[in-house]
Amino acid sequence: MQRAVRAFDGGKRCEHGAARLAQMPAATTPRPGVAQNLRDMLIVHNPDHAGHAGRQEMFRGRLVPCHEVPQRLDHVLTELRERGLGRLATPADIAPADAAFEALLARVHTPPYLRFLQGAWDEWVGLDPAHAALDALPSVWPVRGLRADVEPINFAARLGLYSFDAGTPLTAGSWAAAHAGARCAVLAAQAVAGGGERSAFALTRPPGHHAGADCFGGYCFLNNAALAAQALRDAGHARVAVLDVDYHHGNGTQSLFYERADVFFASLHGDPRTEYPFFLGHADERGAGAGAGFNLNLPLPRGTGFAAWRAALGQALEAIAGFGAGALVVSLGVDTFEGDPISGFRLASPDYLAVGRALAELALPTVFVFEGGYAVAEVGVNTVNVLEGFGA
Ligand code: Q9C
Ligand code: ZN
Repeated sequence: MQRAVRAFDGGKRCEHGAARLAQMPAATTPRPGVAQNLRDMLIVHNPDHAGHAGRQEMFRGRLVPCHEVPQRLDHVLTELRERGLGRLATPADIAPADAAFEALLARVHTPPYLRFLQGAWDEWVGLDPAHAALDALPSVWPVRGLRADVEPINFAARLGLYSFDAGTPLTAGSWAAAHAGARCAVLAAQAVAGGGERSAFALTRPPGHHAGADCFGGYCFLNNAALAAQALRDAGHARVAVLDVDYHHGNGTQSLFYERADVFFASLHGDPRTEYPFFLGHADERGAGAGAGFNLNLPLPRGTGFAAWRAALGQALEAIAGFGAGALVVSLGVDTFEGDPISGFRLASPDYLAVGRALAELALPTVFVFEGGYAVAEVGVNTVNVLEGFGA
């Protein structure tokens, strides 16, 4: 059922930017009445995100406008500024590009996959200059009975080899956006691991939790939450939990840690029998090998409201506390919102304040990583409500 999990040299220490972070000026004016730790929460945002702007995704036999649009992130930034919350920084404000980050990327994702992603746009346009005005979307996959062990030469074939759906367009700026976003996640994790920050938020898109070691899909290319978790491990946290509250099961994150005992994965999501990503996220997936018992899926039916969702969250939090996690990564998707156009839960905007408060009860160093949420106008309010609830 699971892809092979690649070995990590866990426990190795990375350099981090905590010292530089400590010298950074606050980007917002302190405001009385807001908890100190929230007003100052480090927000590592992706300045290159808008370069990933898919035009269309395949839906019911048609190409329809993408749900995962740049405005999503802009609304979160606007909301943070309006509430005077957060200390905004980009990766470049924190640390120069470094080889240690590239090495981490290549432990979570396979080098052939990374090479493909990095060069894909130029290959696509190289096939035909007219492609510059089109997104690259896969349409053929090596499913059961076909071979995935021979990398084809043909571009469309490689696009399919390294993906699992036709809803994730690759565009001119996709690699730069995903790469900078992965840095946001790792720098946020390192800032928290260094003890300088109680919590940090990697505010980036494209999202990450559907991306596996060697595949993109579900609007995701690089698994930001998994990279953050691995960065926390590398910085010395022996046990790290990833809690995925996005509406969709985080199949990529689960698959990356499925056979590991050092990273516990817990997810609340729409039942995969009816909801994307369909082929992973069932309750009987508990981990395998050394990871047996370290994976918790809590699928919920379409239509689930806050009371039942909150009860499942309580179960996940209890399991994370029982695991003895020393640090937490939250895959923060707000597509659980009642107004979300592609999802089926019924959380209301004020509920996200309660979600944040519940997460804070774990009292762990926490890295939030932005994932889904497609009710574009409300994404800012709902996301920042979680952060505000967490800090209150
Ligand atoms: N074509 C995240 O929330 N497609 N990904 C749904 C519409 C996939 C969602 C059907 C939804 C992926 C990060
Ligand atoms: Zn989602």
